Amino acid sequence: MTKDRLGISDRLILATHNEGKLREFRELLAPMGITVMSAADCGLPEPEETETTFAGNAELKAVAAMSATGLPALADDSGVTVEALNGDPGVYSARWAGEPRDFGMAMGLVLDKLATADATTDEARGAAFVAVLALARPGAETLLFEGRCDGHITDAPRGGLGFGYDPIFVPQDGDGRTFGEMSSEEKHGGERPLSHRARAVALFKAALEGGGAR
Ligand code: ITT
Repeated sequence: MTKDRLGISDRLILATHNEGKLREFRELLAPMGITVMSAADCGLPEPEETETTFAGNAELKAVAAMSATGLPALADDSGVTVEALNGDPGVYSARWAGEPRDFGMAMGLVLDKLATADATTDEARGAAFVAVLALARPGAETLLFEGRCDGHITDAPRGGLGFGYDPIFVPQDGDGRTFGEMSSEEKHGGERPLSHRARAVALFKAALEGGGAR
């Protein structure tokens, strides 16, 4: 595969400080022959996420890493949007976990708010994971790729795999297990991957191979 179609080489800066994302990107990009160095590996600071959309924050993070290094940089802004909570936590998914991050607490908040809203059925607990990837390149426009996974929120966390909100999210195209109960291969592998991040990476791959970005 030629990677110079988008002006990138087989090494990319991944503008993230999130270990869970880093692991998933390494797994998703390795089959494409791309290795990543994380923002943390490069000693880059974590920019403040001042935008109100996934696309805005993804672009902000990618451009910050590209400007600091002079190299192409890929960023991911993602989160879980819950219909009965008017889309929350959405772009604020990381912030709901506080500082230092406590996703047990963040998942508890989501579950409490759904209980308060009297959302008890799977339909009433509809949610989606969304990931927008931004590829910032020196001297070229930033490209965006969006992936989405619809599903619902469970009534209690299940499974210790994955990261973040995985234990309370059941993808609608799965077999009823949460992402927290799935191996990485089950969450994002195969020809028709379940996860929002893998779906965004598939669009990135298509653009590398000659397709278009969003
Ligand atoms: P970076 O900005 O450094 O990449 P972050 O954790 O702050 O790291 P975001 O602002 O994009 O990243 O926050 C997204 C949050 O949404 C993240 O912290 C996770 O808790 C959650 N999230 C995103 N994708 C997820 C996934 O596949 N599984 C579980 N939780 C996920």
